[in-house]
Amino acid sequence: MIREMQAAIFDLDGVIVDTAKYHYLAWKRLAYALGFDFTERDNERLKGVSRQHSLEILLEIGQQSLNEEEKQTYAAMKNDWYVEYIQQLHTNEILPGVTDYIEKIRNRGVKTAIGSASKNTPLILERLGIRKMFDSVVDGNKVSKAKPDPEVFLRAAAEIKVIPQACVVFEDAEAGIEAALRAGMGAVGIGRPASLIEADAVIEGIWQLLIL
Ligand code: B16
Ligand code: MG
Repeated sequence: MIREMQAAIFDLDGVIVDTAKYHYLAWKRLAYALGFDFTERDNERLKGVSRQHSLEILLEIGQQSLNEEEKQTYAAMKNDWYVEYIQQLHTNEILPGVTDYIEKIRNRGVKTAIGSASKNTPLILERLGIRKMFDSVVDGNKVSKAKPDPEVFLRAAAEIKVIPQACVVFEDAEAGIEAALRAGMGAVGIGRPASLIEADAVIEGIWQLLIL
C-alpha cells in the first residue's frame, strides 16, 4: 500500500531516461560478436540487472560458456560500446513528465534520490544536467548487492534520512519492485502491469502522475 510519501526514490534506466535502448544495442552487438542473436524480448530479462549478471543471462541465451577472464573482457567491451552510445545522450531523452514531476514534489518538501544498479549513473546525470534534482544518488558504484536485494534503496533512504516506510520507489524492472518491497517501501511500477505484478500500482510513465 502507498502511504504518505516523504521521499521518492527513482530508478534511472527506464524511469528517468530512455537508456534501455542503448543497453540493448550494446548487448546485441556483443551477442553478434559471440555468434548468436539477441532479441528485444531477451533484453527484458536484463532490465535492472547488474552488468555481470546480465552477461551471465546473455551467455545462457546464447548457450555459451566463458572463463572468468573472458567474462571480464566481454563485460568491459559491452560497457565501452554502451558508454560510446550514451556520450550522445540528449536532454530530450529524459522521459516525459520527469523533470516537472520531480520539481513539483520537491516544492512540496518531498526528498528525492536515485537508486540505480548502473555504474554509469554519474556520467548519465552529468550528460543530462539533472544531478541537482536529487538529494542523494546511490548507484552500482556504492552498493555490493544487486537488486532484488534492497541494499540500493535502503542506502538511499539512509542518506536522505527518511524511514523506508515513508519512501516510494519508482521502478521499471521486476527485480527493482521486489527490492523496494523487501526494503519496506511503496513500489510504483513503470511499464506494463502484466510484467510488474507485485507493484502497489503501475503507470505507463511518470507523466501520468501529473494528470492524476
Ligand atoms: P551498468 P537501473 C540498470 O539500471 C539497467 O536497467 C540494467 O540494464 C543494467 O545492466 C544495470 O543498470 C547496470 O548498468 O552496466 O551501466 O553499470 O535500471 O537500475 O537504473
Ligand atoms: Mg530500470
